[in-house]
Amino acid sequence: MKTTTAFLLPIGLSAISTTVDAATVLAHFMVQNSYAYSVSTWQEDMTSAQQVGIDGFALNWIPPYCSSTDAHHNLAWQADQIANAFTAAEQQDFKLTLSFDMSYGVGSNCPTGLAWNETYMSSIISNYTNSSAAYKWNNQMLVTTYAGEKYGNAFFQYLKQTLSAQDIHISIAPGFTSYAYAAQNEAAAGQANAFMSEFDALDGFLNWQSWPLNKKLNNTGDIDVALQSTLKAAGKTGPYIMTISPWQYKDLNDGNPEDSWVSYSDYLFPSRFESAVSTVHPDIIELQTWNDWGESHYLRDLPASFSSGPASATLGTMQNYVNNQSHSAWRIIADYYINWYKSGSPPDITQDQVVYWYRTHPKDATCNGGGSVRNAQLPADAVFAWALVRNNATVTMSAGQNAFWQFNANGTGPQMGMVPFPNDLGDGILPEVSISNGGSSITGNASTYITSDCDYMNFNPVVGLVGPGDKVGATNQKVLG
Ligand SMILES: *[C@@H]1O[C@H](CO)[C@@H](O)[C@H](O)[C@H]1NC(C)=O
Ligand SMILES: *[C@@H]1O[C@H](CO)[C@@H](O)[C@H](O)[C@H]1NC(C)=O
Ligand SMILES: *[C@@H]1O[C@H](CO)[C@@H](O)[C@H](O)[C@H]1NC(C)=O
Ligand SMILES: *[C@@H]1O[C@H](CO)[C@@H](O)[C@H](O)[C@H]1NC(C)=O
Ligand SMILES: *[C@@H]1O[C@H](CO)[C@@H](O)[C@H](O)[C@H]1NC(C)=O
Ligand SMILES: *[C@@H]1O[C@H](CO)[C@@H](O)[C@H](O)[C@H]1NC(C)=O
Ligand SMILES: *[C@@H]1O[C@H](CO)[C@@H](O)[C@H](O)[C@H]1NC(C)=O
Ligand SMILES: CC(=O)N[C@H]1CO[C@H](CO)[C@@H](O)[C@@H]1O
Repeated sequence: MKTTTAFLLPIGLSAISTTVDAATVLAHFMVQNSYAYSVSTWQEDMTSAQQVGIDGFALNWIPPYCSSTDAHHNLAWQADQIANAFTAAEQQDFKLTLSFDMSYGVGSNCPTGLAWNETYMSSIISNYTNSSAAYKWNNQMLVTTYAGEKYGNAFFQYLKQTLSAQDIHISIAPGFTSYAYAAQNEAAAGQANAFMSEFDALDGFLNWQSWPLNKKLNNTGDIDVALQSTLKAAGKTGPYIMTISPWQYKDLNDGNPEDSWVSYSDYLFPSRFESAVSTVHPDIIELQTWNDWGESHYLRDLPASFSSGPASATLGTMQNYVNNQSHSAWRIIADYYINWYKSGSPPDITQDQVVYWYRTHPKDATCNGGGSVRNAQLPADAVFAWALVRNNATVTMSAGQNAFWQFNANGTGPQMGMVPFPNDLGDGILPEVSISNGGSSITGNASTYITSDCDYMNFNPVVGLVGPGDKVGATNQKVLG
């Protein structure tokens, strides 16, 4: 145990004496990207998640017959993959919840009869109610959604009644995006009150909006504090679920501005985690996401190939910005804060590690492909580093002519630094990051060039690591030193 650090911490003092009543970490999992999974692929994913303290997956799926755009046309196979996931999770002491993507609904993008209905939903919920892998909140199965406002309160009320007639009790924490979006611009407590008066059948809330919407600001947990405390004060017994994401960027290059956009995410992951552990203390943290490749917020290892093998997925144009863009080292940041969230105090630092991330083209680069990206002016053209060191150390970062930028780190907790891209990128530069600590130093050279010419505009960063990477499987990022 470190004895000297506690009083030096800039934040987190209040967390040290806090009793953690509930502290579960789920990762949002896109079932649509599991088409070729076997039970053992699910097990590998669960093992990888468990290594950094993730307790379960929220299985996000869409109405099985609604999509005509998916390459597999009929998405009934999702239910088979959910069955595989439960089989794997029961053997791994891992938890699962069902997360219904209710942005699909009658009258918008699903023909009548093909959207979600209570009969089908209650059938699949009851199928897993006795599974040891079913995550329970207050002894009730937890059910979450993405959107779903348009289904209305009566739909959810009927779903609960149908199940309780079978002695199955569920707690619903919906990810209603309209309230979450509005909470970023108006009084968040007012949104919580509006939600409760319009949806009295629902139990908790999942704040979908981990990203700042069209704004340049670090998304902290202030809105979550307001939402959570308003719901609790009103006596809501369902969980408050705070979402945390490392990034947001999507470019389908289809001319629709809704499909080509980036959120200001430069410091997003550590800044939101810091808020979660020091001020919000949510009932549940949900990481956005494990494997949503298309929105660039995946934490999972990249599959060996998207076109074949057990983790293959239909990405099409999205491969232009996902291929070779590993995010695995971000799980080291998750591991640190998850540990803190669960224990209530900052964990001991036992090794020196620097996680760094950068986009591979400046925002003004002229690329051969890719759409016009909404919010393209928001991110900074820079390499960002997050350092976790045992003792006083200097972190040195170089990006071409911007050489040897330094910041100090010490054992009190994570520290961050950055180096901007140089004006002249020449034929491309490889950033370099090193940690020096009392005479010894370890260096990592990135393996992906930053260039000003490109085949496809890309706002998805690569994530690298200097130092040991045993917990995140060192295979997917270059670990040097
Ligand atoms: C409910 O949804 C299921 C799965 O999509 C579908 O097979 C069934 O026909 C639907 N039932 C009704 C009444 O719409
Ligand atoms: C629930 O289980 C029954 C019996 O095994 C099966 O026929 C049905 O398809 C399952 N429902 C869903 C939605 O997977
Ligand atoms: C779950 O287990 C209980 C107790 O064994 C049993 O009564 C109930 O029928 C089971 N429910 C389902 C949906 O299988
Ligand atoms: C976000 O936080 C970082 C680190 O504290 C700071 O350098 C940066 O300026 C902040 N960004 C904005 C938009 O406030
Ligand atoms: C770390 O730096 C601080 C402030 O400069 C100093 O007081 C402390 O003695 C240093 N610790 C070690 C282990 O060198
Ligand atoms: C550790 O680093 C933080 C952030 O730079 C600084 O505020 C603090 O004084 C440092 N503590 C020591 C003991 O050097
Ligand atoms: C990193 O790159 C620099 C400059 O190209 C080189 O001098 C150094 O040896 C490299 N370091 C490692 C660990 O490969
Ligand atoms: C340099 C590098 O790692 N290239 C890989 C990028 O991704 C494609 C598709 O997965 C691989 O075939 C390349 O080897």
